[in-house]
Amino acid sequence: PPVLKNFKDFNINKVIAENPRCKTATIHGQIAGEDAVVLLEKTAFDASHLGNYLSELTTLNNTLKNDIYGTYDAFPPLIENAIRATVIHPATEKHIKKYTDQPCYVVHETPELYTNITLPLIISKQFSIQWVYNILGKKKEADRIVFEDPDPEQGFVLLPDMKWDCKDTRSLYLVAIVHKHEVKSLRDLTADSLPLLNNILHKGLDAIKERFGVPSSQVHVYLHYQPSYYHLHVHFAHVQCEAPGMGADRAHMLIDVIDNIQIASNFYQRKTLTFTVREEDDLYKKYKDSGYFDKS
Ligand code: M7G
Repeated sequence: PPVLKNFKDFNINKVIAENPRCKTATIHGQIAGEDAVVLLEKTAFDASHLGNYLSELTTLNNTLKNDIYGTYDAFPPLIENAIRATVIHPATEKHIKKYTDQPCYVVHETPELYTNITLPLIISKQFSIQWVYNILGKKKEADRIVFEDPDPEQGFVLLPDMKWDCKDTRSLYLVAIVHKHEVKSLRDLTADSLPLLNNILHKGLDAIKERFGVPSSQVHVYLHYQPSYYHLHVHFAHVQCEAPGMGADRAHMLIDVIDNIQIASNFYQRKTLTFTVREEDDLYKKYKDSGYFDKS
């Protein structure tokens, strides 16, 4: 699909999610008759350009004045990109569901539930990981790679996450994608994975410090469970970062993961893992059909 120049051909269908705190809105629509999801996010202030807002060109409408306290609606001139847009096109039904606000439910996934319910679904039905293969094969985003260890067993590619615009290091957000295939998630990790995990942790943090000047003490390094994409990857986010969909609830800190595996190689094959599912997730439906939620 071509790179968009504007939203002329975008037909709005429905606002599927809104988050006033994160200042985001997600819209489902069509581009050239095909489904598309557009996520709009108001950008952060750039401290070095704040003077542009605080000038005579910004019109102020007073909304409250009480003693020394005043609030205003401010209308600055158009001086920078006020909104960042993420476009998924063509979007599948799964993408539309992923980005739609819905009720959530908690699942405590025992090893048996993983084997009998989660795993068959992951194998039969999951998001395409073509974008991951494009990165590993240098077909896409090659110029964005921050660090690479090409080793087929322990190697990985570190690059900015799609959610980060690379502007403000306080919202720094990168992802490390392993070269090795067939490691689906946290559940597959054992003592055999330790060299790979230690490699990602240390070389990833070193590369971030060198490139962005952010010390390792200010970076959260974690895996998601459940992830959206079942090819092992690790998130690196600034401790102050609250990227939409970052899902701190799903985060398993890499350092703790390494420690747990050192205590017992099969820790993640034995552990009950807790996560939330949303009403439109296939995983929710499978757990519901199995009677899992009947007792709650
Ligand atoms: P996840 O935990 O599997 O899923 O993480 P989530 O999206 O539910 O968090 C995958 C991560 O990869 C997310 O942080 C995405 O923002 C990021 N990501 C997804 N895609 C499709 C791309 C992409 O094409 N390029 C880059 N650089 N990052 C992506």
